[in-house]
Amino acid sequence: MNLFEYRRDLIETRYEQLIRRVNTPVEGNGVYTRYLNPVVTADSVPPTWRYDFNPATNPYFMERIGVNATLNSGAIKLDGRYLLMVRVEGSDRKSFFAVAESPNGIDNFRFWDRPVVLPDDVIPATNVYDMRLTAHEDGWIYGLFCVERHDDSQPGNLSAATATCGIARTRDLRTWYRLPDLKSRSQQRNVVLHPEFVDGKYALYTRPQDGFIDTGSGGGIGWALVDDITHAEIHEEIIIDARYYHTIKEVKNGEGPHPIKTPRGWLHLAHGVRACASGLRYVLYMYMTALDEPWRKIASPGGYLMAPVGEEYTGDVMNVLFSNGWVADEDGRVLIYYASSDTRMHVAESSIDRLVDYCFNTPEDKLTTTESVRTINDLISRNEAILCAQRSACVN
Ligand code: M1P
Repeated sequence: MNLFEYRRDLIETRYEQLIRRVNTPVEGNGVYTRYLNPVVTADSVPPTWRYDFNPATNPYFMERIGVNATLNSGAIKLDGRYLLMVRVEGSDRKSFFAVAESPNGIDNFRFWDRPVVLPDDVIPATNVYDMRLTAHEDGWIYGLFCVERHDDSQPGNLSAATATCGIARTRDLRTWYRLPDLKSRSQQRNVVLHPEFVDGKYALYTRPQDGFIDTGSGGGIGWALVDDITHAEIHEEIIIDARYYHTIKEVKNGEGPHPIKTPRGWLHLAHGVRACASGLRYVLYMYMTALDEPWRKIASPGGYLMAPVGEEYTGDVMNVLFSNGWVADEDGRVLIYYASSDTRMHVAESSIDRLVDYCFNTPEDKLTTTESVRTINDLISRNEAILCAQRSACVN
């Protein structure tokens, strides 16, 4: 066996072992269960996308095209298959989309044969990322994503960029039709399409921002109605989940995947960002809105649902959890797909019942230390009463 054959077999064997690895649950706090292994990593990208398999042109079987990370993935269940619309970032810093499929949503994620070819027939973009998938009641599956371009109004500044919401639609995730970008007064990232018409219009969760990174005067997660998705334009935008001083979403926040409809309201997953000495910290949080008025908040559990733990802290952009995909199964199971530190994809499992319980029964953030301590003392008092009653012997 020559070097080419040795390395080719090694790379292929390792790849198959990784893809077929069985995932196991890790018991957590009762709200959700993390799984031990990441579900998609840079090593999950097929060797044929990275290596030249011709011994004549690649005698050392060297990697020709590097993959840096697999992150922020949209998710959908289609014909019984769990599909992630993965943001794959090459070693050249360009992100693209590729579908990874699993039979159970927990492990065995394998990429389809080729990356998604997204038509670039609107204003060409430099980079695209973070697609949210929505199977809309109009019959299309929409992908809304961030489109990044150089900000040509600042010709001397190589780092000046603009963020716009790109829109494409498909029936099968294979053939995509591009629609014009969303028109909005401000820059936009983290825009999400609501799955139902509202007042006969398409409804968007938005994230107005003054600059490419800074949300500036953008007050939080917004809401806007759009008459025609094929020429989407925001005329009016309201803030439905505001940022707030000294909370997990002081610096910015953004809607995650589209909300899940439950008997008690729409269940939302979002990310909140705060600043600390080591930089920005991204965590995941939840809220609920009214069924008939998806813009009206009815539950707002305090604090975060998930924050980085263990290896999740480290990666390309440290201290980041980000989610733009989840799947609600017919039996009520919810699979939350999240990326850690802009590097790899994970899954956590919960259920609609648990998440609704979490949203309605987790105390709200009352915004001061005094109130937080009062909330804890209330719980301790109630627990003491219960424990006393159970032991039928109380000191006082
Ligand atoms: O690096 C963390 C995240 O930063 C951005 O999110 P936001 O616009 O909310 O700050 C995005 O670039 C996202 O892709 C990235 O994971």
